Amino acid sequence: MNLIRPYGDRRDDGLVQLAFTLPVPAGAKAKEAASQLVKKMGFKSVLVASMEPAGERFSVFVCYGRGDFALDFDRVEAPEVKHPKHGFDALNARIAERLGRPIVVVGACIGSDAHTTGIDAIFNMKGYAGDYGLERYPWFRAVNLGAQVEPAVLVAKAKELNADAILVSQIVTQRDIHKENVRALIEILKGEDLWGKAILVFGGPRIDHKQALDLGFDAGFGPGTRPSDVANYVYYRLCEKLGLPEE
Ligand code: B12
Repeated sequence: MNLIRPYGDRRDDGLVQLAFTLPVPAGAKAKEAASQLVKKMGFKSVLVASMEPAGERFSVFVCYGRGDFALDFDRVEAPEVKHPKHGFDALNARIAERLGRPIVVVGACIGSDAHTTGIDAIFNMKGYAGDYGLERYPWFRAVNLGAQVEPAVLVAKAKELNADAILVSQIVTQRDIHKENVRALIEILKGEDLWGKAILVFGGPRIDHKQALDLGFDAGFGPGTRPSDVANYVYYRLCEKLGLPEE
């Protein structure tokens, strides 16, 4: 067993920091309520480290508590997107040499979702965090359809361009609308030749690889993703799908 516990001051002390908002004005009663709630979560030695008013009727808390839980790290399983990673010029050169044609990717925020910043960060020339977006790659043909795109429209565009990869961005909502949206997309795709051929990539602030796999995608990308992560992934997955020998 390789038991791990959260810790703050000393290894295995069980200290956890929690941050949350309560719909009550800041004050002694609110502070006591925050403390009681953290105890209800099972934490001991609770300390309300900060309480800030958020408007007149809300307050934001940072609390510490000591938890008595541990986990066997050796039994944790989490799928990961794994492949070698090349810089901008090296990847373009590889695509030119090994595929001899640009990789076609089509993306959108689907359903009612208007949060385009994430997918724009992946596509736009300027890119994200100093990392060029897919539109900048001479060996990618990148088409970003933007916000609130119906799944059928995204599939139709992917079909028209014979896309190698379809990139979908979604904010995960409390009511799980993202799941309905991507299921609708996958149902439409299943009736098309693109099914099994196009690489399906899912991304957004609360998306991870495991969740994307569960929803029927090839890969999932969350916060902090750089365009080059996606470019390299799509290249390697495409080589795999085309049966090109490993480099
Ligand atoms: C900007 C913003 C907006 C803007 C969006 C403008 C635009 N053009 O995008 C506007 C004002 C329109 C907006 C509206 C709304 N918003 Co808003 N918004 C935000 C905010 C502040 C920032 C999001 C953002 O731009 N992040 C920056 C980008 C770069 O990060 P990212 O999305 O994580 O993207 C990265 C990765 O996730 C990944 N990635 C993302 N997509 C993809 C796709 C692929 C294929 C890949 C590979 C990778 C990838 O790569 C990116 C780069 O690393 C967040 C709060 C927050 N701080 O996160 C709320 C937030 C997302 N919004 C929220 C809400 C509730 C709304 C509204 C419903 C509010 C309302 N009641 O009207 C509406 C919904 C509108 C709609 N129809 O979708 C909630 C969502 C809560 C939830 N989980 O359900 C949040 C979390 C705020 C909150 N705490 O309540 N919003």
